[in-house]
Amino acid sequence: MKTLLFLSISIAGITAVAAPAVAQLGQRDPAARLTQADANGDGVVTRAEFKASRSARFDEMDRNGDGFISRDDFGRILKFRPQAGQRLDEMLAEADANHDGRISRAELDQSPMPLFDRADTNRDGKVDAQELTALRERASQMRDQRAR
Ligand SMILES: [Ca+2]
Ligand SMILES: [Ca+2]
Ligand SMILES: [Ca+2]
Repeated sequence: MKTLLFLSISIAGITAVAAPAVAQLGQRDPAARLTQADANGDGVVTRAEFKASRSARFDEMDRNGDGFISRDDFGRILKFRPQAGQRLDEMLAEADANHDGRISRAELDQSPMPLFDRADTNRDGKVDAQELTALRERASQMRDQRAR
């Protein structure tokens, strides 16, 4: 009975959580990832806001709740969405400090934030609307170049 309850909870959890986590994994628009982090909606994303949103994503991505983000959390999704696996590999490269193939919350919290740093061109610890626009332009230029 206990197992059954756990099972139905985890199934409910998976359906509730899989969609946004996967959408974010496939998310290639860096500016969108930053604006999602603007918790107080003032149009400026601070380092702390970005870090908090990343930390919140940890719970979404740790689907099996073992305290680590790893391939185990994605299972079959990786077959259907290879880009999710790619994104996971990128995250591992950035955050897996002890190279055990999984990311703990501490590792994620301490890992560098290359996206934020790239966007924060004047290095004041905040990404403002201007910097976001510039980031979007750079991203779309990169897309154009790849399309050619
Ligand atoms: Ca803000
Ligand atoms: Ca996990
Ligand atoms: Ca690790």
